[in-house]
Amino acid sequence: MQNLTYKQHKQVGIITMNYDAKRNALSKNLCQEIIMQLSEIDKQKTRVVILTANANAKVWSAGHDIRDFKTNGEDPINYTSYFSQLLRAVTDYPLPIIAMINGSVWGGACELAISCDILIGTSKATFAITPAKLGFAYNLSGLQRYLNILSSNVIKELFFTAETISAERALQIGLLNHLVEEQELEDYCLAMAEQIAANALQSISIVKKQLNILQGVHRVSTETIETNDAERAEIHAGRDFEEGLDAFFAKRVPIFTESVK
Ligand code: YXS
Repeated sequence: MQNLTYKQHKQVGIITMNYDAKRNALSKNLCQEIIMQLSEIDKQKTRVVILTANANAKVWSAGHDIRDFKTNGEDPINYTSYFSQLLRAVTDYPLPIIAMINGSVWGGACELAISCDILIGTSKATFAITPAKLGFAYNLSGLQRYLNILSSNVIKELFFTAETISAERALQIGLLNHLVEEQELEDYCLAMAEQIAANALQSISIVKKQLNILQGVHRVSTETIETNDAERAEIHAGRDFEEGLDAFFAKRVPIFTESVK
């Protein structure tokens, strides 16, 4: 694997994102490597998985690889996208996954983190949900994931302001399960992983599976999804998204001009 490392600690498998040059941006390669690594884990020997970044990485993940975005209306996070495949691989994985967050989390990486089962971070675990900074239209499945763990008014604040929130605030709103000192993080996560590993795995796995069923219970009709996706495609072909991408690559502040109908 080029973009991640893997090690086994007793019955815990530790996946460490290792694409620091691009701040663990969720590129096609990194997403596919995480999916592959999950599939390769020997479930006879491994009972819990931890997903983290290198200890010295300032950024846990910078979110979706912005270089893959196009302004032709194409939806980079549609159902079959490598990004959505990664989120489903994590969400549907039969073993518990702990997100060990030792750096800042941006954009789609926030959704990767909440696709894990338990989130444990240090004071570096800040979160910024940034589609509004890019002129990007997020999708129903992503918002459903957020609704499963956060209140609607908090989700709106995070999406509308696109502001970075502190780890303390993330703990307060329930985005983090635990906030620990940097030097304690790995031991804390391993201790919880081993505590879980000592319990009946089938009992745990069926709870994860049932919560996925219940959380997906607010099914929306195909027609609603298609109407919504058509509206999103319009936004992705619009001026604001183009300006958002241009500004990102030019490292300048975007100037958005599109209004709502
Ligand atoms: O210039 P080089 O080639 O060295 O590359 C730079 C950055 O371009 C690259 N990089 C990224 N490449 C693709 N996609 C990204 N998301 C991304 N983020 C960073 O990594 C190299 C080092 O970046 P640099 O110099 O900015 O590092 P830094 O340490 O000064 O700053 C770290 C960050 C994370 C604060 C900064 O890179 C940043 O603000 N990145 C963008 C974070 C972001 O807005 N992510 C949202 C992506 S869009 C998405 O996830 C969703 C679809 S949505 O927005 O809807 O939630």
